[in-house]
Amino acid sequence: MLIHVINPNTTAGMTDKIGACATRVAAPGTRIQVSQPESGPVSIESHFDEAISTVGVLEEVRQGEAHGADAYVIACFGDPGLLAARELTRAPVIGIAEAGFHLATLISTRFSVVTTLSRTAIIAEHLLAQYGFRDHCRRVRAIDLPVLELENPAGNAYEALLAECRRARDEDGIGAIVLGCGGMADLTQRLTEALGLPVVEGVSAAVKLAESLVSLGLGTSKHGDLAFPRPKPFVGRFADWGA
Ligand code: 5HY
Repeated sequence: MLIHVINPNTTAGMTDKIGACATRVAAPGTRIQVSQPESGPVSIESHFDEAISTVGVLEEVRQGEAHGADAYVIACFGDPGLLAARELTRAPVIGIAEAGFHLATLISTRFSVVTTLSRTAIIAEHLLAQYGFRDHCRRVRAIDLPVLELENPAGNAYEALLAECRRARDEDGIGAIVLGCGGMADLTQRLTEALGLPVVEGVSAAVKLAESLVSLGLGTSKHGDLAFPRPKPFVGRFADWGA
């Protein structure tokens, strides 16, 4: 099977990291194709960034349809464009936040999320409510470093993340931690060993959930609100989306 993993931001180093993580966990017989939009924010740290990045996500899904992708992963913790992307394909589309939440509830009764900037915590909180996991999550914490600090080898992002994860483990009454950024995809093993409790990372979780759905013959339902969009003309910069 072919899983198309989309990094919604436009930082190639993070795309490569996400692709390496997806490839590492993929089963034999699963091919991973990773991509990022040609246009959009270098990192997604606000409602505005998310809104802009959604167009790029949808353009990547359109290209995936042309290449015969069997499933898609949206590798940004805000799951930008998830439902709109599902309308464009019969394949499964999995967001890394929803994947992380789902797996965390299968191995613990309560979990906390640790993400980057405090201002984006509300995005994770909105998703927890939307997906029905609000009662399972004790707290959404943040290290208050910009997303691209995770790409700075000279920075202290890992140390800040480990310290916040320790506080979550010791204060929140949880059994697991969900990492709240696609850029944390390479830190799972180190953090798990350092913390002594399960650390769920969304890219890995989403790839395995996508494999499971494809192997069960389950894809996005076209009955109801996730049916293909009604054909209509689009004008201006989106004219090529029209029918
Ligand atoms: C992400 N931003 O996973 C989110 C993380 C965040 O560029 N990739 C980004 O902080 O919401």
